[in-house]
Amino acid sequence: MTAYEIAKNEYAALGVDTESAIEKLKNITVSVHCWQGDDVTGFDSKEALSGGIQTTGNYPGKATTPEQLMADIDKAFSLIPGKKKLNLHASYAIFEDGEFADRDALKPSHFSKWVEFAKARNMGIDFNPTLFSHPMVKDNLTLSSPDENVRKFWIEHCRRCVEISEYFANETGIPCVMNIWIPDGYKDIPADRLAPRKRFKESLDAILDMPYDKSKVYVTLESKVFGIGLEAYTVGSAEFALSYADYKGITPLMDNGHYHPTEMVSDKISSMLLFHDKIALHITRPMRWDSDHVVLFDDETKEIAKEIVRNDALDRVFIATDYFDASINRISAWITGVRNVKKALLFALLEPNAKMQALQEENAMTELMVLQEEMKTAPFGAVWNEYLRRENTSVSYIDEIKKYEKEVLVNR
Ligand code: RNT
Ligand code: ZN
Repeated sequence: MTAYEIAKNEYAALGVDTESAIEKLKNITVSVHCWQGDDVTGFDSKEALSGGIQTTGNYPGKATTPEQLMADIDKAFSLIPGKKKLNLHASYAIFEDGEFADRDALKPSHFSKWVEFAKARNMGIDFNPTLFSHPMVKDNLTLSSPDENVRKFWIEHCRRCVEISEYFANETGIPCVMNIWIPDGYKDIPADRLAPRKRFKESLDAILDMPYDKSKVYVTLESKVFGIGLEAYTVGSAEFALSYADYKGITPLMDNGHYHPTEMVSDKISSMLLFHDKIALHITRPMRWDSDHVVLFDDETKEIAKEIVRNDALDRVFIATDYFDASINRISAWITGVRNVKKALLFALLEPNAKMQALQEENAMTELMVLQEEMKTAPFGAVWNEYLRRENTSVSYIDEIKKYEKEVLVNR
């Protein structure tokens, strides 16, 4: 018997069908952020990364051109099993022949190379307006700025992005999730917390009142608790984003780095699912702050996956990754993090959920604890390896990474 067959029998004895878990995992799409490849730099601006987010590290071989980034994405994706979507930021527009368009003048044609890339790989594309690393971010404010010209610029940028998102959906045949996140906030105690939020609301209204096909473009709104240099006040707080999403009928997005350290996104998912058709996630790993470390196969990642699976919500949650580590091989960072999201989903699919729920309903909490602990050492690794084998992806990838680093990255 192979290790997988033994594991299959062990899981069967616990009432879990490994075959159906593997089948379900095959159909789960994870939207992979392009910005791990170049430390959130993009191609359209010479500005340093701003907006209260930060990459640290200087590992050699960062992609600096569209060709390099695409090659690196290909390398990473070849070592990530299962379905993927490409998550782009507007700052990754590709200009040809000396052409340039500012963010308020972006057009679908500036993304045609990405469409070609995605189509050739049978992938959909998700999108993000880029409201940072740009001179029109004035005093750390964009859509909530008191300066009308600043607001107008960013409103137009977001409207362009809705149009580009619709273009992605039309071209790929796969709906596009367009996530709005603004960095706006204050470093120190503001005197007026209301006015910026009111302006943000009005700006969002001005963006979303444009006509677009809601079956093709899912607009999401991402909240945040604080940013670097924006510690005292964030305009797009959790309450703002959730209330706005409800008011306008768009989709709320939770990034698990955007809450107080003991607040868990895993605990929020069930409530959100009760009141929303769809929800969206940015899966990341905050360490002491919103540090965007590479996602590991850790407790909170597993707990988030369990909540999606247990609540039968695999088709209602847009799952995306969002982290950026410049201190290690960036391609390995991509693979490790996205694999861990998929690993956590498989781990969740291999739980005897019905049985556990029944134990809770009967208040058999002793039995529940024992079973939950038992599942932690069930032969998960053998099932994961079997899934990788069926997806033609190797278990180990460090040799491949090192080879690519030697042959490609260090020569840049
Ligand atoms: C920032 C948000 C946001 C960004 C990306 C680059 O804290 O998490 O999602 O990370 O848009
Ligand atoms: Zn995020």
